[in-house]
Amino acid sequence: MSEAAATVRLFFALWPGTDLQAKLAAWAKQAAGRGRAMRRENLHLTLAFLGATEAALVPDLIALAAGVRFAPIRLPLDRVGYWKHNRIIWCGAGEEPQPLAALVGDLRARLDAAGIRYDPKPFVSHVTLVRDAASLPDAPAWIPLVWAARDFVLVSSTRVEGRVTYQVLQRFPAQAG
Ligand code: 2AM
Repeated sequence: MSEAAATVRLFFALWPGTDLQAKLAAWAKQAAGRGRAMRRENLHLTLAFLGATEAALVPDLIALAAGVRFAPIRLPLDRVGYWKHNRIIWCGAGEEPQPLAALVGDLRARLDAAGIRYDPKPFVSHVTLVRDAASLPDAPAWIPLVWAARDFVLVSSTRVEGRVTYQVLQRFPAQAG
């Protein structure tokens, strides 16, 4: 009998720089109420969520994502929202910038072509700031803020002593622009 293949929990994301992380995390803490503010180092914007994936596929995923061509993305963080269904407070762009939609479209098309499964829910750009939240707090003073994203990343997610821990496995830089 063959052993089950080793899997890793993976997703592609935009990862904020330290200044932006700090700003968002500080607000999340203050806005959390009885909810759980995301830790500074875990803040991100998911582009495609693969979930449990054969570890042996990681090199293929890296090669696939390295083929994605995109210009640096200016993402206005001009909205905070609250989703009742999953009780998260998030921030994102009121209007999705076209270069971000193009990046997600290209990445997902390459995953489709390679037969790699990911959560097929339509992309809605958002950075989760608070989980288990009860309501939408007042808008933060830093709105609007522009996130200049110059790369995207492949991330693995593990639980270390009950804590979700993310590890950036690879960065994929934008082309000059
Ligand atoms: P969320 O913040 O809206 O929950 C890691 O779990 C990241 O992948 C989170 O940003 C999460 O979004 C996102 N994600 C997208 N689809 C997911 C799914 N089906 N299960 C878990 N996380 C998912």
